[in-house]
Amino acid sequence: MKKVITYGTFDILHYGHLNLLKRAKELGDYLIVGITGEEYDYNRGKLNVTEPLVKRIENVKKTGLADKIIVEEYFGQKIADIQKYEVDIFAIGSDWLGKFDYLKEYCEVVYLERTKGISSTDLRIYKNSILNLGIVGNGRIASRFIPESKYVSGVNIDCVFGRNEEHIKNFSQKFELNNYYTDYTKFLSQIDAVYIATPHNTHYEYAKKAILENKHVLCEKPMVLEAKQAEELFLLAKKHNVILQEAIKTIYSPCFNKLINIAKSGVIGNIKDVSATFTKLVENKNLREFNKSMFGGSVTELSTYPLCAIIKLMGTNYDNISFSSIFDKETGVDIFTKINIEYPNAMATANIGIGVKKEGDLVISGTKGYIYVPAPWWKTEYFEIRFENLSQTQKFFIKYDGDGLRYELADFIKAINAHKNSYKFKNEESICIADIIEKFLLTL
Ligand code: C2G
Repeated sequence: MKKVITYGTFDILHYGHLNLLKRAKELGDYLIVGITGEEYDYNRGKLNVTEPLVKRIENVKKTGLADKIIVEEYFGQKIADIQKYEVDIFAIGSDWLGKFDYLKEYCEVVYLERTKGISSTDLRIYKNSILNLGIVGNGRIASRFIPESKYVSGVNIDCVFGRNEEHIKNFSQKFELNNYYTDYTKFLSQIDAVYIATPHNTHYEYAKKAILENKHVLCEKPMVLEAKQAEELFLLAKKHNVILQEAIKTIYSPCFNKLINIAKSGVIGNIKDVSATFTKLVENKNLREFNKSMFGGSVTELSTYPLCAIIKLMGTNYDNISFSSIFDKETGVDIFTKINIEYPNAMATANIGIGVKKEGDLVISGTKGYIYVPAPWWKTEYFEIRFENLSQTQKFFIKYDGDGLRYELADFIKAINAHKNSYKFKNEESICIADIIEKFLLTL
């Protein structure tokens, strides 16, 4: 008897899952299905799983395809299961291509082509149906976003829009997407929501068109480069009853949220100073980051992160703002900038650089103590509360999974299902950041 094993969360069981189970079963005579337990999903950073384990087991049982159902509870269990049940073939969807090659030591490993084009309309029988999300752009960030999306339950990515047909064709093949479009209107007609990952200066137009077509929008940071554009887009989103969210991964991550809540709780007294640094050396001057006409430079590229920490902690009502920059002689973009913000009786500094390296930490200073978040603080997972008396130091850790892009996507889906923007990032905070970037651009 040939035994086959496969694993999955099988949340909101859909055609793609059924198709996988059917083909896995056909590989042998006996199919074992491992369904991920809640703690295991948490540990591997899978977000937004909506159905409890019992419900997911029940749904897989109902397919009639599984001869045995087990629960996957820990990393490494696959090796134990294969040996324990004397499995001949391990089968999994091709979105995991290569990831389970380590199991070849124990049995045959088969990657079955994932099912493309699960129509969300087929799934609307569920209260929170699967969101069909289209990708706008095929650059570096879009390429990081798709692998992260598989850790978020309730979303299906099957198409990409771009202006260069050859590039998007390659992109769709690489990420096994069903469709690619060079016509934005046609692309929008196929989806429920967009993730905009194009150069900064194109965000506004793509977001606006999507909202006008009643599509939800998750837009890479900086969402726009002018306050009035941000205001207009949020108003438009409200009018069209869709969610518009600026994609700042830090803001949606669990440890950053805990950090903000603790800092605001008064444990370090009144917050008097925030210093946040983010530098990322960009070596290749041919990239967008060094292109002045495409709004390159440290502030446009990186300031969103330190500014979001400052604004979350100190608010949007500052008295004064000033910028000091060092510019690249060749390209004219700012390679290092200090943004000094004065609040009533408090202050903050954001240091950003694409051509100068600096310790990327975050220090929140209060009247009773301070919070130290080591680099890279924007991928927040550890921080310390420190006092004059060192023995009172408190340490916190919450892991930051993968590339972190899964957090913004998970909250975007939650916001869509709840019909309201996430409390983690308010519209006025997003507008305030656009306004600061605009103020900087006006100084140039
Ligand atoms: N799948 C598919 N086509 C889709 C969606 C999913 O073929 N459109 C496959 C996946 O590749 C996987 C299975 O269906 O083989 C279950 O998918 P999920 O429930 O999303 O589970 P996953 O997170 O892929 O867990 O230990 C767990 C495993 O690593 C896989």
